[in-house]
Formats: sequence, C-alpha cells, structure tokens
Amino acid sequence: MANFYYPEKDAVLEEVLAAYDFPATLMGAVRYGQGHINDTFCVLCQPQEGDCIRFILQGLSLAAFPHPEELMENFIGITSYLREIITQQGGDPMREALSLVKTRDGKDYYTDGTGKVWRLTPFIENTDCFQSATPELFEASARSFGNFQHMLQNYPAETLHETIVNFHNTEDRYAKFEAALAADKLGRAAGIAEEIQFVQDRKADCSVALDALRSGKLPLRVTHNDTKLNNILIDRATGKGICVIDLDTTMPGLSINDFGDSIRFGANHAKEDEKDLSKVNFDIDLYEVYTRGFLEGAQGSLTPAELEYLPWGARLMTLECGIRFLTDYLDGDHYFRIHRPEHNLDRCRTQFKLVRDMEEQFDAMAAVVAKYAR
Ligand code: ADP
Ligand code: GN1
Ligand code: MG
Repeated sequence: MANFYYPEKDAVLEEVLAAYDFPATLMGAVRYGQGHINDTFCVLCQPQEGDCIRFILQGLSLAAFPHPEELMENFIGITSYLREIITQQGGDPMREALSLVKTRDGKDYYTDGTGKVWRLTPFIENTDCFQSATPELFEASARSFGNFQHMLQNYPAETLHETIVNFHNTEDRYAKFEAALAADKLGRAAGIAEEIQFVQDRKADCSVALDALRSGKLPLRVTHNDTKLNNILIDRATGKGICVIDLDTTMPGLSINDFGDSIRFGANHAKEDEKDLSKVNFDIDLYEVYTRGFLEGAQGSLTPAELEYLPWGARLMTLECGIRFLTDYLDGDHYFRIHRPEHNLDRCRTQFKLVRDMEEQFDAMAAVVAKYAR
C-alpha cells in the first residue's frame, strides 16, 4: 500500500483497510477532522477515470466507549430509521444520513486484533464542516439539530444503549471532579485553586436539570448529546445543514442539553482552547440566531418546561464541559486528546469564562427563548 500517512500505527491501519473491498485503487488515508476522542481518517480511492472516491474511516476510542458493539447497534438503528424518514419526506437518504460500508465478509464494522472497532462510511461530498460560524451557518446547524430531535421524537428510546453511562449527568461529573481532586495524582491541584473554587461554588447548579427530570418536569428524549457545530455537515450549494454526524452519544437524554452544547461551542468567537480569555465572550446575538433555528427545526415538539429550561441547558453544558476538562487535567489527560501540556486547563478556562458571561446575561437569555417559543 502506497502513500500512507499513519505515523504511529501503520500496521493497524493496513489491517483495517484490508478488511474492506474498495471500489477503486486504494491510494492512502490521512488523519481527518478535529475530534477529541475517536481516530478519524479520510480514505482515498482513485478510479481509472474521474475524481477520487472518499470514505471516512473511524476507530472508536475504547477508553471513551467501553461497549463499541452496543454503540454500533445504536448507530445502525438510528441511521436506518433516519434514512426511512428522509426517504418518506422526499430527501436523499445517502446524503442526509450516515450509512455504513460493509466489510468483505459482510459485517457492519471491523474489529481489529486489539479489540478496537472501526467503521467505514461514504464521504458526504460537497459539504463543509466548520469550527466556528457565521450567524447564517450557526442558524443552519440549529435547524438541523432541532430537526434531528423532531425526526427522532417517536424513535423507541428503550432500544438504545447508554454508550457512555452518566454522560450528561452533571451531578456525577461533579462527583468525579471531587474524586480526581482528592486523588490529585499529579499534584496539579495546587496551581488551580481558582478553577476548583469556581466548580465548588456551583455544586448546586449541577442538580438543576436533573431535579427537573426526576420531578417529571423535563421529559427524557432521544438526543444527540454532542451538538458541536462541527458535528453538522453544511451543504456547499445551499448553505443548509445537510447531515447530522458523530452519532456515538445519541441516546436517551435531555433536549435542553442538545441546545446547550451547541451554544457552549458556537455562541462565541473564540476557539474552545483559546488561551487569551479576553477573546472569549458569550455572544447573545449568536445565541438568538441559534434559538430561532433550533425552535424552528424542532417544529413545536418541545414542551413549555423544556423551553423554560433551555437557558439552563446552555449554562449547564458549558459548566459540565469545563468540569470534564478540569477533571481530565487533574487525572493526567487520559480522556481528551491534548496537543500541549496544559491543553485541558486552557479548555476548562474558556468554558468557565463563558459560564460567567451566561450567568450575567441569564435574564436576557430567557427573554430570547420567550421571543421565539412555539
Ligand atoms: P469525532 O468523534 O472524532 O468528532 P466525527 O464523527 O465528528 O468524529 O468526525 C470527525 C470529522 O470528520 C467531522 O468533523 C467531519 O469533518 C468529518 N466527517 C465525519 N464523517 C463524515 C462523512 N460521512 N462525510 C464527510 N465528512 C465527515
Ligand atoms: C468530545 O468527539 P468530539 O470532539 O466530538 C466529547 C464531547 C465534548 C467535546 C468537547 C464522546 O467531542 O462530549 O463536549 O469533546 N465527546 C465525548 O469539545 O466525550
Ligand atoms: Mg465530531
């Protein structure tokens, strides 16, 4: 196999690719995307005539997803359901939903010698994936995520596995933070007193959404749970969100968290790991365009209580993500892929800055929801 870019684990990639029957000459694979968890590659095949045919190959992180076969069961169930709905609505199921390429022996995915699961999906061409957005793109992603929720509202949630247990259980995230702090494996706690205090001051907040769930105020739905802007493919021709990707954490959850995670990532103009915090500011105008798009996409499927709690979704997803980055920093950076020594600490700080901003503008956030509630 020629032209491979796979510095660390060449042999594994070769083994995985050999499990598939490609439609044209296999040219190579390159690392692709900006994900923090899985190993994603773009695989290139060159036919004798015409353009390259591309695929996305992903190795699932066993550290994050301890039961990848259950995750793949969810993936197959959800994507086939979405393809049916999209077909009924006159859409293009191969462009608007993910699908799998089978292995040579007819399996939906390949398990390598180490137990790691790999899946191959056709590359959805003529789309873009953004790390930061214009208001128009952000609104387009909001419509897609709102519509995702709407399309899955009757999906049999009980058939879904919990791919990461307690994924958005903010109380549990808090408890894990306290445990990492108590262990302080690398002696890092001494240097981050301010961040520790920030989390501890917000312990009660960690229960707000869960209390509402327990009391029956908020319903459990099928949710995506990782609604970053870069988990939507935007159609290059129309500028519309065409496909929701990264379905690994799609499972029963709260709609306010899907809303909230998008706001966390997209309603500001800085990168998630920006070191200069003066550049990190919650942008209420972007929050407004997202709210409008999300509620349009959801087409009235949210209850009054869900609408009321949307601003909490934003605040809590941002706080929780910051807590997760800080916990991983205390723990020795085992979960999120890092590219510099204090990367997780930098990421945590941007999240906490955004939480502060949202706390200050919380009434305005509620007023925006009221304006677009339907
Ligand atoms: P991660 O869990 O690592 O974030 P994703 O599933 O989001 O993995 O994929 C990483 C990136 O790969 C995406 O942000 C997107 O740019 C690209 N991507 C994933 N699947 C496809 C696809 N089927 N077609 C085109 N691009 C894709
Ligand atoms: C991870 O895999 P990726 O990069 O889309 C994480 C999310 C975090 C996000 C922070 C399975 O998402 O929960 O919000 O990083 N995914 C998992 O950027 O833990
Ligand atoms: Mg992703």
